[in-house]
Amino acid sequence: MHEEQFNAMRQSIVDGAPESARESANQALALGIAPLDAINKGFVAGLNSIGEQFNRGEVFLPDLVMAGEAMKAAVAVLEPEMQKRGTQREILGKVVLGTVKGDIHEIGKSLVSTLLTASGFQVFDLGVNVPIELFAEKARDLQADLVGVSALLTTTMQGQKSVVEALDRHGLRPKVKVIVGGAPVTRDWADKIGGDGYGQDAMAAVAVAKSLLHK
Ligand code: B1M
Repeated sequence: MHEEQFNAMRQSIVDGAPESARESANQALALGIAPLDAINKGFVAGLNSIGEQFNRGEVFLPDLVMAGEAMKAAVAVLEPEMQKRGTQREILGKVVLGTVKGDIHEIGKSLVSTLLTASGFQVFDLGVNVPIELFAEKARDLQADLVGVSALLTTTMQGQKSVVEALDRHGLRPKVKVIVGGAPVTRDWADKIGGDGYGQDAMAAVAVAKSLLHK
């Protein structure tokens, strides 16, 4: 049922078309499709598809950026509707996320944010070039379950270690789990700096976040 609509949702993401995504999200609501189904069976499927095409070298960075923008447009329509209908997804956990100080690469971090949000996490995205202490302060103030630190430069990876140390100083470890990611980051690095998890890509980040929080 509604296969045609789910296909349109998937396609709007693959096409990186925010206007179509917004339209198919509104159409889904008008047809009585549950917002969560629209996210999971439609839009996230599109993100997964474009991610796989990117890995195969069939699409390029701008396509990913536009897919992310389209996803944000769809979620912007569906999230308030979920709240209004009282069908808010169970919050799987609170995540404080950012790209570390000195680093302004935002695309991968934003994809991680989008997928975590679409999967049911409440994400507090601090943006890019985030001071080390701010990760810890926000984790404390928001009573976060998880802190995610992105780094795209070999020079800024060290900041991920500093975030783990700052959480330690604030007495927040091991209650607050830490996941790290970004192109130069490896599982070995995550282990070395005392992180709890490593996500090779945004989908892996969601899987790791769920497993760390036993969801
Ligand atoms: Co820059 N840059 N860049 N750059 N840039 C890289 C990273 C680089 C590898 C390019 C190269 O030389 N081949 C290189 C880093 C070398 C290194 O240190 N190893 C580099 C450099 C050197 C620089 C500058 C220093 C260039 C200069 O000015 N001389 C400069 C640094 C600026 C700074 O941050 N202080 C710089 C600037 C920029 C732009 C601003 C122009 C732009 C960013 C625009 C933006 O984000 N709004 C940019 C871009 C676009 C890139 C490349 C081309 C693409 C990065 C990207 O968005 N990838 C990149 C080369 C490359 O990666 N091929 C490069 C797509 C994105 C979906 O992937 O970010 O890896 P990624 O995220 C993935 C995973 O890594 C993972 O999931 C994501 C989705 O699957 N992931 C996580 C990411 N964060 C995660 C967190 C998690 C879990 C998983 O948990 C918390």
